[in-house]
Amino acid sequence: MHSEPNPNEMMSALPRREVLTAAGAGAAALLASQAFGQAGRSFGVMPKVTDKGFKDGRYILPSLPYRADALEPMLDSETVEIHHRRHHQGYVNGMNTALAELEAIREGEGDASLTGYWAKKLTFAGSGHINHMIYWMGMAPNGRGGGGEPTGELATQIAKDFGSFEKFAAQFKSTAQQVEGSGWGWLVWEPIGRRLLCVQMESQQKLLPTACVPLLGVDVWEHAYYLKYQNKRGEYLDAFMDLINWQFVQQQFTDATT
Ligand code: MN3
Repeated sequence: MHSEPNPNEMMSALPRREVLTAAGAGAAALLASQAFGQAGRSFGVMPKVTDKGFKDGRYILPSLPYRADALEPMLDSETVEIHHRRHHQGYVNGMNTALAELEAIREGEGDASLTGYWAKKLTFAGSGHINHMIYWMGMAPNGRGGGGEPTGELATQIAKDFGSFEKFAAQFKSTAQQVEGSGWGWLVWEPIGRRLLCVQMESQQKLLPTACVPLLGVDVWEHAYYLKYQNKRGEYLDAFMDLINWQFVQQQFTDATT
């Protein structure tokens, strides 16, 4: 089914081409793709997500795929509204700012000693932008696309790698519950062993294993749940399970594995 990998093809599968394809050509996108090197091709297999986050040479905030109150009562509209319009927008702005600063440095108009600083900001804000796109897409109103269990190939893979859906759900929630401080819980596809993993991410970009493809992410920064759940992260995670858009996760899985 899988032929012997050609090293040249493997190289071309790395993020530059993928991100350029998704984001459109241009110096900004090229630089962004270089900054996302560690994330590997994961950003290139989410065309539905990435297409909406970039337009006319700039990163933009995509609209929510539902009304801000559509995730009630699991997620209150005020939290969703603030999270989307302020926090997510902040990452978009941060990414564009970092790219502009790096361009100024290239043009001799900035402080080249700050290249590392801006590269770091670019990775933080850029990852934040992409993480939130996956987060919003990974949810749907309960009973109208959100909640329940996956079916088909994804369900089979989850049973194979975790034993059962129940065991997966318990591990996914515990993984996210036990993130120290601000971060994310992820279900990812690990392309070497060709299996699913539950992993943690600290901040917006730290710890995600290289080349793993994010399929489903839950934001456990306090801004994602504090208005309604205060310090009860576990209750937020239980509610999140009732919002998961498994059809989206299945599509991510299909894109990652074919
Ligand atoms: Mn957030």
